[in-house]
Amino acid sequence: MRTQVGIIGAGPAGLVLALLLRRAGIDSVIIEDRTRDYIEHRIRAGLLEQWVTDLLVELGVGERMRREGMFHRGIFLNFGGALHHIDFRDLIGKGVTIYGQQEVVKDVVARLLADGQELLFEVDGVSIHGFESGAPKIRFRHDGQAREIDCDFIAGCDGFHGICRPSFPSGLLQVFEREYPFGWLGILAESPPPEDELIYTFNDRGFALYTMRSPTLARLYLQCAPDEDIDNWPDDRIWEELHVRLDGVRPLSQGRMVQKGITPMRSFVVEPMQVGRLFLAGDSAHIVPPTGAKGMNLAVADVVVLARALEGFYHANRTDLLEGYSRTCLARVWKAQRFSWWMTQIFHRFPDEVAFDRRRQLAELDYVANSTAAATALAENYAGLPMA
Ligand code: FAS
Ligand code: PHB
Repeated sequence: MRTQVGIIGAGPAGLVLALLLRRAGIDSVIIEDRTRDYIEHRIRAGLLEQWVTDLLVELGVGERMRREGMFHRGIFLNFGGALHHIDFRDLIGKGVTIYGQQEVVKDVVARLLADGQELLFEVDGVSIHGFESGAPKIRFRHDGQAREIDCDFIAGCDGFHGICRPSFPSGLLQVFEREYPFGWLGILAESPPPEDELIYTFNDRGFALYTMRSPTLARLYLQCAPDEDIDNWPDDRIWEELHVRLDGVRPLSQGRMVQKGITPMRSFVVEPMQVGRLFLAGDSAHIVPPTGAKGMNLAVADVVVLARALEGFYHANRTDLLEGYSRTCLARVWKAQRFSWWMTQIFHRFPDEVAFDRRRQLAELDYVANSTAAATALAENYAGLPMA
């Protein structure tokens, strides 16, 4: 097969990249090792920054999001026995949208296939070659057959556990990493969320987040031990803990749990995000703890920068944008890393904390809730910093 851009991975990064390239008249082929059904039902992120929702509408895949997504003006901070609303709309004129990542994936896959995009599911044995010598090739098996894609560029959109990052020449990548001494136990339940906007909770028993997927489908998270065994958490125990940590500020309805799982927490960045004709985008290059809701939004930000650079190359023979890809993306990545770390350290309990830390966290929350300047900084970072 021959194409201009070979895209490995059909997550938010790979799919939105293909859409952006199609709009610019640039060919691409996407290969994905899972089934279509699997990627369209994989529960992950659920919060979109303002500019991301605007982009999805601009790309013609925002209709269902507009209908079924939930626009939020801001978030609630729950500490000291009270809810404190941070109104992003009032502070910076922007909001956020709750719309499941798998719904975005469904909408973009449907559009791409309807437009004739080459998208191969259930590939295996993927390997990449020649990206340092200007003749990139992707080899893989599909339907039991060995296949090869000749392309000008490879977009490594294959997530944290993909093959693209490990394909970088050894010693080239600098790795920046922080593991957190806790995880998140997350559930999806057929019950109304306690509020119509997100509640971030500071509680002596640990962090809790009350979010949703619809007015009747709650998405609820609890801070837990990093190596926690989900079998130790029967539904009743989870509900009891969610009630206690909500601290009576709102009643919490219970419903059937349709999904539960534990997510580890880490901050991870590799530099550079590019070597030769291989470009990493999204979780293949960086991971943020989900406290700042940045994961999916950063993946889209990377591919907006990459698509612009590829458009500059094909339409104007420019190579400067390609050469600046890593630097441009990392400027935003590190701001999102800082914000996600900040949201994590302000709300969670740390095993090595001392009493001083708890008072400091509370004072910081009190400052954010009562200072327009501090609330505005939160709003700017949460709703999405402007794209360069
Ligand atoms: P993705 O991981 O989404 O996509 C990569 C794709 O590549 C996958 O479809 C994978 O199957 C495919 N692939 C991998 N190896 C391959 C190979 N060798 N060949 C072909 N295909 C290959 N973010 C939030 O903001 N809020 C959340 O609540 C939240 N929850 C999360 C929960 C979990 C369990 C995880 C893992 C992440 C969560 N995130 C959350 C972050 C998440 O949203 C990611 O940032 C987002 O999926 C990143 O998108 P991509 O970079 O496209 O990577
Ligand atoms: C979610 O809705 O799944 C969600 C929202 C905000 C976060 C993390 C997860 O910070």
